[in-house]
Amino acid sequence: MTDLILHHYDGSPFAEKVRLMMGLKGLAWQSVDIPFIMPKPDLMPLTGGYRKTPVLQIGADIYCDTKLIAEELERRHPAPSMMAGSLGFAQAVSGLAENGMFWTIAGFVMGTNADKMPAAFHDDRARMRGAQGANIDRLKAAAPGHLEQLKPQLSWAEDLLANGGTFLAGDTAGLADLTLYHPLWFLGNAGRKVRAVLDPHPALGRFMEAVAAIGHGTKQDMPSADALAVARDAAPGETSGVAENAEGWQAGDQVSITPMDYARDPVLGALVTYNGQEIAVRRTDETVGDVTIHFPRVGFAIRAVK
Ligand SMILES: N[C@@H](CCC(=O)N[C@@H](CS)C(=O)NCC(=O)O)C(=O)O
Repeated sequence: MTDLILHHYDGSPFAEKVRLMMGLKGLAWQSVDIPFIMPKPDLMPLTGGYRKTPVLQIGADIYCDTKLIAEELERRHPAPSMMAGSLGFAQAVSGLAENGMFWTIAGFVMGTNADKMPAAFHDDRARMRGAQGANIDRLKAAAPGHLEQLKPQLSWAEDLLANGGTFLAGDTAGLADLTLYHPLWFLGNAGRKVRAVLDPHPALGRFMEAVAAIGHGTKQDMPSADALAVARDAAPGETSGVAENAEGWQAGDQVSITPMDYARDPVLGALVTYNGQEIAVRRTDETVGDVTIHFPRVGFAIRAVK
């Protein structure tokens, strides 16, 4: 049986990126459906407070953020590689797709479809970004501005496909493709009015069909209680230790790890890994016992906890 457990929900674009990683590598995986807003009572014992979607669990090791999940899947399941066009290329595409385009798409979709979404969703997302609560009128009013910001970015994305290949780096799909695809997938799923913005971009349309055809590998549903039991019955894997670093962190330091952008919920634990790519902390939870929670180094803040 597979040891890969993905905690996610169907509508999450970042989760779609990881589901496609499973497809690209032909992997079997267990699927735990999590709530799309807080609270997430069966996720918190595993992540220690990190709430974003998705999260990959392997035994008592928890991998947060799709960038690190990609590297971990590549390490454990190297063939076929998803680094077509290199990891650096995928990170560069991420700058456009996940930092720029994603937020204009989210703003455009949430503003255009504001009345179709539950108030609790708007409130949750506003709080996640540090506001007191949602301002629906402001969301709606911002939609046209987001659309105008989005149009040139879609043209840049279309430009990236001008090499004539099916995918960004030619005829082999890789992480860069999944990175560009998932915000477009979110846009494409948001109704006819929103989707029309893709119409002037035939290359993006062909690209989206080709990426969708990669599929999701072999998915099997798992109740969240079973995933908690897996973590409880497993011991965390070996960690790679704390490399010399400019900040002076030592193995065993009590630290908090926090996303630097949004959903800044700190995860507290003892530092077990710190290197150029990754930070990990070990913590003990009353439900699942010892777990190691892994984050990418880039984009996360580490602070001492007294
Ligand atoms: N940098 C993160 C971003 C993940 C992210 O923002 N996911 C969205 C869903 S697509 C999220 O967490 N939304 C709030 C939630 O699900 O609670 C990653 O690559 O995993």
